[in-house]
Amino acid sequence: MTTISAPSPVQADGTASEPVRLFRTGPVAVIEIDNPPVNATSQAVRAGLLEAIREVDLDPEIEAAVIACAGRTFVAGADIREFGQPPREPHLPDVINAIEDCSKPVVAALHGTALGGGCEIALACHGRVVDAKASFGLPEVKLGLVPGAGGTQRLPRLVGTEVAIDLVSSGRNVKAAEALHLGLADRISTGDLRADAMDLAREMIGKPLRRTGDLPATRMGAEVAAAKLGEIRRKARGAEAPVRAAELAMLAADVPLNEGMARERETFLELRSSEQSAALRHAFFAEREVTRVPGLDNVEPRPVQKVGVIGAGTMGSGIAVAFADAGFDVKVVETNEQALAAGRARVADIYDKQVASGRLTDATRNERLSSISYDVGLATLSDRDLVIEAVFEDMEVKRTLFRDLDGILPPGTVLATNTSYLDVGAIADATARPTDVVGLHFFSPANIMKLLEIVKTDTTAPDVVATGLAVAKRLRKVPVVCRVCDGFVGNRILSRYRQQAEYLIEEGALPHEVDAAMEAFGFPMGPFAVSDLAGLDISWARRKRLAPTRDPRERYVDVADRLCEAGRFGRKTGAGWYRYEGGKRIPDPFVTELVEGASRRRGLTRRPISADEIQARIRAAIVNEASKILDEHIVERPLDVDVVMMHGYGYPAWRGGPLFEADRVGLQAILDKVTERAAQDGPGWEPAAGLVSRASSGARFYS
Ligand code: 3H9
Repeated sequence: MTTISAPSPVQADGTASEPVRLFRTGPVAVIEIDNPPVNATSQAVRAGLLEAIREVDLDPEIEAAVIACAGRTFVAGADIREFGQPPREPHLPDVINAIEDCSKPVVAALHGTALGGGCEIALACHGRVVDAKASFGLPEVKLGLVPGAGGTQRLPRLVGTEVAIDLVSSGRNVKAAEALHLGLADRISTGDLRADAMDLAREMIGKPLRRTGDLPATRMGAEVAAAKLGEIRRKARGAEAPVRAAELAMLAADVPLNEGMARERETFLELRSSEQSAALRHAFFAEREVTRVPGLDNVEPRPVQKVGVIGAGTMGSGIAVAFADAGFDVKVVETNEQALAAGRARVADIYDKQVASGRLTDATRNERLSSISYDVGLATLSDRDLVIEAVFEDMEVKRTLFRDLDGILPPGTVLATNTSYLDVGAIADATARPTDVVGLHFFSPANIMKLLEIVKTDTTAPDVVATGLAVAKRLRKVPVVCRVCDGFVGNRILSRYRQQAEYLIEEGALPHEVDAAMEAFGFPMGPFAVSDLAGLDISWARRKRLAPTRDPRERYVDVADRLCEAGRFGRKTGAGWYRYEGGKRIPDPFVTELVEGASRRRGLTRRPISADEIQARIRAAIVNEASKILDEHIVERPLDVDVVMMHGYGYPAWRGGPLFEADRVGLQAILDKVTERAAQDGPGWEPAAGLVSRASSGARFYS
């Protein structure tokens, strides 16, 4: 810790001297934390902060202090990178207790995101002033943890037990206005944050200090508490931390602060070494690592502000909204006025629903709507920097479209296709500039889903891939760069997942049993429920298209085709794999009959199939296909697959994605199980090529 009497925190060479500095600027001192990029509480920060607080306490010339941060944000939490190592003193709870116990007023000046340990520092201060754009949160559960420095014990004392349970179990962020309303913030700064915080500190000098730890927390009734925990457990879908965090917040009403903090610390340390936390930390870093694509380090993206979207169907309108939300100038084109009007209505409907649910104000909706213009024909796209097609999934339609665009768009325009399956290289070859062509595969609903597959062909220029990544960043999407193959990463794995699910029903399981098993695994929805939601007709059309080229020896389960022939296209027709009543899915004897018929035709004697077998076989199918994807260099890193599955398909993040998990379980162990069951149970368990090749090469996905 450095003590500075002049207001210059920076050394002559321009680097910050130490991560914590004490500025003596009159009776109110400023303790400044400066530990880029996000002021995480590394060991050096904790030590510096403790020393600074001790100095404030002891120095008779200092009467109050403000804790503020340099750079883009207040402390965004403990340093996650230190979690794999043994804890080093001073521990954050002790530092934070010293802040609360300080004999002089300490006020937090919060900007950016005060998260985790940062929020806990703020909770222990005697006052909190926040920048109007700041937000608070205890997101530890998203890392498989509970807050470990008093968060679960101080928050209920400050904002009430119910609100605290909501915040610690969801990990959600609270914006400045809500923080003020909840009593989490005392003031919102109207301009100079530090000056406003210093004003509050000055006003507090000589008055009794309000210590959060001394406030009482309200006790919840036993029944209400049990119901709440049940609800949190259900929503957590197998993640352990949310329930543990809620239990700790409930405890705050029953025990003194020090006892509550001791229990909290114990839980924090236990979870820190858990499999779930390791997986969620992997997920956190993988989500950031995917943006660092080997070979693109010094490649400048092309500038993009004007975006064209071709096709105003469900995907096209969702894509238009995603770009409008991120501040791009968007133009949507269609082939005729009628289709254009339908697209315009679809876009308006997305925004209207957001206004109705309170997520958007009228003014913001109007602003976003006004950033989207509409036209018939391709000619008006000539001023666009990036054009994305989202038209019918047909190779000839797309090739013709790209040939036409080639004649309209100036050189340098990035030409993107949103195809989910087709060969982007063959689409690029229809133009005279295949280097400008890339796949930007959005997931439905495009304005909500975070995953974006950036598909590069053998000819896509590096700066076009870099442009895709830069656009994804502005859209706040998680991009994964991959090469061309049928279905790219996500849909290719999904088709194996679905295929395995269909084998399982043919052998003896029922669709709702497979769904229940995969939901128990942690997926938000099982494969059949997802198909019903997406609509069965789209994949039916694709299967019919592919039928002439399908290998006749392939094991093909035709139940989905028969459902479609019966007009059951899923939720939108009130029936598919299930029957729907009042939005509820109900297993249907009609489907059971079809499934049993399929078993008979295949000559299989149906047998009961356990949830364990369902999960193991589907997991093996996913890992097998992912192994092939790596072997074929469709992506270079296992983490790319993990991110695709977590962000595009609901693979439980607390499992870290299929390949991270496969490594923890042991690839050989998965293969052994498959081989052993193949000997016992026969069909469905045949050892799979990707697994065999990966395991026999001794490969581990992660080291
Ligand atoms: C905790 O606090 C436990 C306590 O209760 C108890 C302790 C005893 N540590 O996301 P970005 C890195 S648990 C280390 O790209 P943004 C990140 O990896 C913690 N590194 O920027 C990236 O590095 P790189 C609770 C961290 O502006 C760089 O900073 N806190 C940490 O989009 C920029 O990050 C959280 O869970 C960290 N805590 O978003 C907050 N945080 O450039 C987690 C970030 O090498 N963090 N990095 O890839 C976030 O949510 C976002 O990073 C944040 C900034 C909103 C802060």
